[in-house]
Amino acid sequence: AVSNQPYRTAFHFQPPKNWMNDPNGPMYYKGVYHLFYQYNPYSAIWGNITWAHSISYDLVDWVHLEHALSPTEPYETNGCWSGSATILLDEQPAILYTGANSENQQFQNLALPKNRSDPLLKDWIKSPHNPLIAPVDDIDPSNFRDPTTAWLGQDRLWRVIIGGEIGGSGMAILYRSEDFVNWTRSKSPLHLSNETGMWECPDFYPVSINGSNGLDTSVQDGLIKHVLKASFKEADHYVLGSYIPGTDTYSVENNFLSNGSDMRYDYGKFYASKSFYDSGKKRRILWGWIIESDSEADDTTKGWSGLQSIPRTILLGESGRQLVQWPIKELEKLRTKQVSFDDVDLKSGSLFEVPGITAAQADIEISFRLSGLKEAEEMNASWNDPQFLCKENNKALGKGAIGPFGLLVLASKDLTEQTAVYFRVFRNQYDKYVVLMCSDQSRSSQREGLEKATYGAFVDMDPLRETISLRSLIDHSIIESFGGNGKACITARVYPKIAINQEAHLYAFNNGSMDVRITRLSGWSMKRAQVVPIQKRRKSP
Ligand code: DQQ
Repeated sequence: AVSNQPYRTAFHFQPPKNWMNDPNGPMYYKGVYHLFYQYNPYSAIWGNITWAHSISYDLVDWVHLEHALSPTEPYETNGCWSGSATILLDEQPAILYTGANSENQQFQNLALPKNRSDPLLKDWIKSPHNPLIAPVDDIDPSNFRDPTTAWLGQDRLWRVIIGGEIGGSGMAILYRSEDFVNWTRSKSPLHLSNETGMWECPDFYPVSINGSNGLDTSVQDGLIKHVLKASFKEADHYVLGSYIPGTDTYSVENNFLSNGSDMRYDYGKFYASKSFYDSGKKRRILWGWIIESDSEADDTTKGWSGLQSIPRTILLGESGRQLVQWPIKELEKLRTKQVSFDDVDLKSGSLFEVPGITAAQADIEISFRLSGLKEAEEMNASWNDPQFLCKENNKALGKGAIGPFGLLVLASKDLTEQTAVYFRVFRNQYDKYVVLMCSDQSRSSQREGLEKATYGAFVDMDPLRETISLRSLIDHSIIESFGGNGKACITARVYPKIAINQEAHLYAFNNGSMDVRITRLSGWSMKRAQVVPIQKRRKSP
């Protein structure tokens, strides 16, 4: 019954039960979206890793299919780990994935669909040539995994990168192949860093400069940059740079860092993500694994663990310096029962309840105009870690002038439970305004034993010229927030005790000493996505 499962979501992707982690092999093939994911068929804790498989026609409603890959071979006794899909020439879909053997040594393997004319690609056959790539020479066998979608050079060779760590550096180890079966390691990795540790789930793809379409992974010319993403230290970090196909070199504009002023897809919970090119709608779409913030014991009681993010379109932002993300348009078909307001003044210290929507299952967009920016507090030059600033919000920084203002999400009527998603604005030593976005989970639940972290990000925008906008997707135990039209994203998991279902409320608030104005607020109750359970294969008579 629903009442026993207040944390299950209504419009996020999750299997009916058990453990789920990384999204794998997302692709669009013959009009169908495919999502595979790391799955434990037997419990709500990581193990027995299998590729579960679901399909969709719109990325909102899903049909669960039978597992695509289960550990059956010696090279994958310890699981069929993460990997990616590539659509080869002649529309041949192929999966490259990692198998871990009983000693946790990692091998790269190939699987092909049994019947390519079946748009659902129900059955997958492991290549008799497996394992294709073994951890030899200086490769650490326990840190060698997660092949990307491959890209094709003009020399007709396929390239793929595999995450690794050699001699203390995280890296993207590069391989080339003519036939997708025989792979040769390149002398140098595509890129590496000695500040990161092991790179899990790398991703490498072009983005267009000033274009609003996504690009196929093999596009190598035109006005483009290349994104390299690596998962480490519990976050998905990326850099931008230019890729020179002839020499397979990648020169970056910025480095991988882990000091707070790094570039991340999301500054909250979001890991092991993967993007794919949707050739139907000419866009690149990003999926990420949203891990739980409760305990393993809680997960066993719930019977499940892990969500996927709402799929996001991903593009290079107008500045050319960073990526922007936005929930796929199709999600809007679940919007119902809208409330909207224009020009509401939010005086210092005030609270405004957003009425008439199901606050535990909602999509909300709000934008703020600031007056009195001149009053913004000065920002200390050493304040370069946004997460630290959000944590210190009410202590070291004192009461704000411009902000905190924003939303109180999944809040109980008495406000003893609430997740605050908000902004503060400072002025730095160059007289520029700095917009800080925070998601504060510290009061999100009266329950104990939960991780109640506070997350923060800077939003690269000018509040003198633009309104400060926020969109939050609220779905029972997840809040996905997009600041500045997708320039900064923060995803949080929360487990309220009181503010569940009908008892959840949503407010706009302003705790800064200066008034702010809500220029527009639109909120929608969200319908439940439709999910069709596994259709068992019919046994032949
Ligand atoms: N999860 C997979 C690995 C990957 C890790 C195993 C990242 O392939 O490196 O379930 O979450």
